Parts: sequence; structure tokens; C-alpha cells
Amino acid sequence: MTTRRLLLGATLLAPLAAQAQTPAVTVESPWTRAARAGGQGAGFLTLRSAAGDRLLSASSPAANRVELHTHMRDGDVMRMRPVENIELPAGTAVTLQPGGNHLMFIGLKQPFEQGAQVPVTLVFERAGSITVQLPVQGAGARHSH
Ligand SMILES: [Cu+2]
Repeated sequence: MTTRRLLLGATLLAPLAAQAQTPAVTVESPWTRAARAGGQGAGFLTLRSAAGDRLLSASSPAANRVELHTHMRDGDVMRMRPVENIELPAGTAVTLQPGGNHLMFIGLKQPFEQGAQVPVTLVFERAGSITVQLPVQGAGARHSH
């Protein structure tokens, strides 16, 4: 009985050890813009995965929901459109930026005040969940600094 328990323990530990080695995603230059409560906000950052990964979803306690968006040309206008996921090719930096892919915060629970930080949790296919803080820039900001 004791032996059996020990074996069971070892089996349970195996997935944890595997998880510790899951490929990491690095997040650089996260930022967002000032926005009013009840409205929408956009989040930007640069993602990099040595092994390749995929951003599946995002969430934040600061918004009712967070969608992954891209911009698509529709005639003469660029429109935002939700996407299923954002591909991270191995070893390639993928930048979410104004006019391109971005995180869309929908239904802000409080205003995004310039100088504050907005937490967002990103869920990756291989790397799992990563929570980052987005510093809030001015309302018209086009870059992280
Ligand atoms: Cu959007």
C-alpha cells in the first residue's frame, strides 16, 4: 500500500515538472492609453517565444472582457475585427501596436488614468497564463514612450 502511494505521488509530480519547463513567452514594452469608464481601451505590447506559441485569449479585472483584435482594410477604411488567436512564430517578435493587432478592453470598470497601471492576463497555448501590467499613457499616445 505504501509503495503504491509513493508511485502515485511520483506520477502526480511528473506533470508539474513538465510545466516548469514549458516554453516561456517574454513580454516587452506593454502599454495602454487613457480611456473613460464604460468605454473601450486598447492594449499594446511585444511578445516573443523562442519555441513558437499562440496567444489564445486575454482578460482583465479592469474590463468586462478583453478581445484580441486586428485591423483589416475595408475599402478606404481600416476596421477592427476580433481574431481567434495571435500566432507567435518561433524566435520572432510580434508587436501589438496602434493600427495593427491589439488587445481590446471592452466595458471599462473604471477610467484608465494616465500614470496608472492596468493588469491583463494573457493565455498562451504552450506557455499558459502570464499577467502583465500595462502603464497608461496619454489618450493620444501612439508609442509606449
Ligand atoms: Cu479593437
